[in-house]
Amino acid sequence: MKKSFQYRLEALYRRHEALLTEVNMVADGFQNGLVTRYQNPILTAQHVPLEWRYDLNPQTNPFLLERIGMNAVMNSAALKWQGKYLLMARVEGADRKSFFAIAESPNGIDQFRFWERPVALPDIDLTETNVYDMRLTEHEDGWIYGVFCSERQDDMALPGDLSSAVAKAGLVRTKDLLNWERLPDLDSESQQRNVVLHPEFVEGKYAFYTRPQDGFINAGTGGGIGWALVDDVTCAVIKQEEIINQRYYHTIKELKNGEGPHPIKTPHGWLHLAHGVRGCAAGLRYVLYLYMTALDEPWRLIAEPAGYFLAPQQEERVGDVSNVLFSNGWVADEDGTVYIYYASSDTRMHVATSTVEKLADYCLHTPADGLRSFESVARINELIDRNIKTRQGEL
Ligand code: BGC
Ligand code: BMA
Repeated sequence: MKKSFQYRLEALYRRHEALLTEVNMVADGFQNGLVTRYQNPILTAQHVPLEWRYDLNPQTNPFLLERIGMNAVMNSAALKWQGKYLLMARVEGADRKSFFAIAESPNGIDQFRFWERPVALPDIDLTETNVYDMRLTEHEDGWIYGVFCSERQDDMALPGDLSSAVAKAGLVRTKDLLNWERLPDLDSESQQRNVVLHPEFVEGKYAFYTRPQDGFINAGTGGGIGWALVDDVTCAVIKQEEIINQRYYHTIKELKNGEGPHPIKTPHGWLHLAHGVRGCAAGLRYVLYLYMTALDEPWRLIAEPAGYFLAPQQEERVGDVSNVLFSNGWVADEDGTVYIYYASSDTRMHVATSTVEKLADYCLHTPADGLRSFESVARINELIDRNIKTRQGEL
């Protein structure tokens, strides 16, 4: 019994190590020039350290069973920190509870490895049931902030309704990614998910991207991605909220949208990554889109290409919540490379790469959404006309 335990344990470690050291290659097949996708997911439930899941003692776990199961690793914040690419992952256990854990890679593409322990956030409210989807912001005030969704059961729910919930924005900060100070949750009249801190002061204040919503699931009259200035981040109150990225009928964000990670500062403007949601017979479809706002007025929209720039493909389409891409992390590197970290179908993490210049060019030169089929055809014909002239040497 002892020998076979040891044998199986070694095999488990060997397989795990092989997964963690696997080289990630550019995906085969059609790429559109804007982003490069990669063959392997970069983090999955199987990447979670064995010490978090198995009791390694043959006396207390003679069958070498997994004691604490993991369901998924998804929606991760990202940060380049001391030369390493870090993901603040949302790990979801088999028990459906999510928590945060940092994984680190030397190159941003593969070899992601979790730190020794999951993040232990200060526990300030016993009604807080689930936490997920953190955004990390290295703010110019010298702190690294994490804004995440803090979820609890709706205390107004009717007896027997065990599903209605309330979403709030939780707030933490750190200087070393090890010790976390918990600040009071964002004080907002409406429920909030997908709240993101802007990295710079604006008019001397902290600026938040918000996503006001009428209910837990439905954005309702919450018109889209909001913008709010806050005087004191240690007791942040949303007083005035302006909608800076609207939803429209028959678009990819008809039902809901939400800011992804905080925007990247480029010479052309702030580059934003967001998710858009529409309903269909199969449920909600989540895709990713880009938009740009003015450098001096980060709340003022200056460009928004029509449609999505990343949507689920092949295995990405299938998972716990199928037909979903979600992103709350990207890294803009010193050489202009952008690592876009996205989760597929609430199940696993992927990376796609691009450059600041390509993403900005895409934003500034892709036709905007004309909101009608006729306009879409007009844009295609304009392009064909220009291409005919280019071919004939007239342009
Ligand atoms: C889930 C999230 C989801 C949200 C709205 C939460 O309970 O954990 O993944 O986005 O509900 O559907
Ligand atoms: C939510 C998000 C994510 C999730 C998505 C799809 O509204 O906040 O947590 O990826 O739905 O389930």
